[in-house]
Amino acid sequence: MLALYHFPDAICAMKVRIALAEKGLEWESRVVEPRALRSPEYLAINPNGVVPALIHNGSVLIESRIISEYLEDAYPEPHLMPADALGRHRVRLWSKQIDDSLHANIFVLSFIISMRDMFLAMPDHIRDKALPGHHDPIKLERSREMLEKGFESRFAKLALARFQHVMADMETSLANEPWLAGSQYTLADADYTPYLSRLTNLGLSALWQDKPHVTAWFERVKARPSFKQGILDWFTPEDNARFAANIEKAASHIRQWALAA
Ligand SMILES: N[C@@H](CCC(=O)N[C@@H](CS)C(=O)NCC(=O)O)C(=O)O
Repeated sequence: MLALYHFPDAICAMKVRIALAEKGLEWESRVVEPRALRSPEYLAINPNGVVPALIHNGSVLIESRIISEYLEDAYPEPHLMPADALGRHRVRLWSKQIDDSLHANIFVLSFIISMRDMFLAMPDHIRDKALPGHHDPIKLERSREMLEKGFESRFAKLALARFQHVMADMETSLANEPWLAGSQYTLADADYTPYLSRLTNLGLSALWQDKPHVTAWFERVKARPSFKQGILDWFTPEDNARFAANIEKAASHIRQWALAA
């Protein structure tokens, strides 16, 4: 009844895998290899050539944020949205920031720390086609700049500053309540979990080390079974080795970035 097109380390797919786990839903996994994302077969499923895409009773749903809300509508129990209008608005305000800018900013940090070496190792003609952003000229230009400059790219500091800002907002909100939108675990918590997981795997957990409420919140979400089911269970030993290498690579730059941001 439910099938998800995804790949293990796709942050947007993690959001949906966590929502599926929180709701206790069974689903079929359809892993899309990176080179198949722009194939005619996959573009017929998701014309944007990205994951995730959810199939439910034969209908195709795209865009992680609204896939999760769709799951909430189709399978209301257990609730991942507050019952009151103000609470629902709070969830959407958190999640909107991801689509508005956090996703673009995590791409910058992921590219520089984790993906750049792989692109540098490709022959020119393959790299030109594979570089992210072929549907989005500004993203492509940013990818080219980051490919050339790596840690010296001006986008690194800007992305880091964006995450410093959202960490401060989270700290303020979580000082008063256990979950991002209030007293109840919601889709806002599900949506932000993969971002802190990714930042950890990029060696950037220093972003919240002086933020006790964010730190405690992250421990709480990691203790939920959905963290293992939606994120950890999908990582291979190679992924974990890559994360260890990222952490080492980022370590020497953290101080310089933090001072500059
Ligand atoms: N707004 C979309 C973004 C989807 C997206 O950027 N997916 C990434 C993984 S998180 C992807 O498939 N990237 C592969 C690529 O662009 O080559 C959503 O939330 O579903």
